[in-house]
Amino acid sequence: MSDKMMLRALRGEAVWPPPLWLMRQAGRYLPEFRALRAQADFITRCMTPDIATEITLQPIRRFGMDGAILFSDILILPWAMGQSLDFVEQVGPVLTPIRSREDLNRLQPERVPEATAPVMETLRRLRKTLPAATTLIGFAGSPFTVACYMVEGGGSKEFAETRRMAYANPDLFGALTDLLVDSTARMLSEQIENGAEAVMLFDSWSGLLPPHQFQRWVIEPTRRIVESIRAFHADVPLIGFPRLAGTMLGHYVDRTAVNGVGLDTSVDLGVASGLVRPQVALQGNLDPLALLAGGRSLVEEARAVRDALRGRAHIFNLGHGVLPQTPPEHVAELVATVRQV
Ligand code: 1CP
Repeated sequence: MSDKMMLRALRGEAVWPPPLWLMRQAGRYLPEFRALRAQADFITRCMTPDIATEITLQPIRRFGMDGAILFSDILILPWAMGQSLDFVEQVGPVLTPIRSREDLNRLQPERVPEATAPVMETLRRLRKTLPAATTLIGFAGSPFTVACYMVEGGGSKEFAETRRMAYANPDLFGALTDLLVDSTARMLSEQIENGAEAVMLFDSWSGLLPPHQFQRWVIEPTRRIVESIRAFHADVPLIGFPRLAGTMLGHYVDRTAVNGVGLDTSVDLGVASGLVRPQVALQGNLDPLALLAGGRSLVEEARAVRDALRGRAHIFNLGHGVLPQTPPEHVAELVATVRQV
């Protein structure tokens, strides 16, 4: 069994000081990322193993995090099924929306393995190149969050069209969810077969749903994905990130049987400790704004997050992604603070 710190924490061990990585650790706050960004558009960057490998490694070289997350995006899956996708400067992702059975039937899930072959190549290269102590993290969006972008046709604050469809046409929304459950489980299994040592499911928009809808469209699909991956890869840990799940957190962890759960910035760590079984690692949850601000409050907030979970399985992270305006020196300061005991 691997003794990498992050994998030990995901087996339920209270590692001290806790292993650390940051959501969006590869990104626009790094000058070396911005330099590569000029060379190719976003999808090309994800689909070119040379570039995607380099971008994944950039923060590891600088800061030596315990986890390296594959450089890709949750919207690569709908793109690989043939939904048109464009990342527009200042706007974000733009997709041709799925609104009917005909739109859904036009998707080609059978194309995913071929379309994502470069991503698998990137994972194989990363496993060869990463330092021996670093855990390689694969990922996907959860069916609900990916469906939000697929139905809406892009980003949104409310994803009202998606939530309306879930009520008004649960057969259609259910068919889309089923398609995403199968294709996500397959793609994550393939990521594991190509070198991912842990996988994470990002559910950025799960908190938009009331409890019964959360049960149906977040917990059940996630449970099915975990079950399907585990049937073939029993010892690879899965991390769920049901952002803004609120009081549904404990239920989510128990029903889905994830090995770790990402906590957003709103979660009180003492309360989360009580809701989540001690065998399940908690991941989070420093405010990205504290990292951006730096200084005394960064050190204090980082220590508070770390010390609150002393004695239980914890992977230090932010409560959401690194913000583009974050000075890289603040990240170095954070890593030093978390590791200083
Ligand atoms: O060059 C650019 O500016 C593109 C920006 C960018 C980046 C760096 C996008 C477009 N995606 C990514 C990479 C990315 N996305 C990673 C890579 C690894 C890392 O963390 O370093 C990961 C894990 C994601 C996941 C992702 N994409 C999520 C879930 C996490 C979250 O932030 O909530 C979501 C919702 C997306 C959609 C997406 N992709 C990109 C943007 C700008 C967005 C958000 C759109 C919106 O506003 O809703």
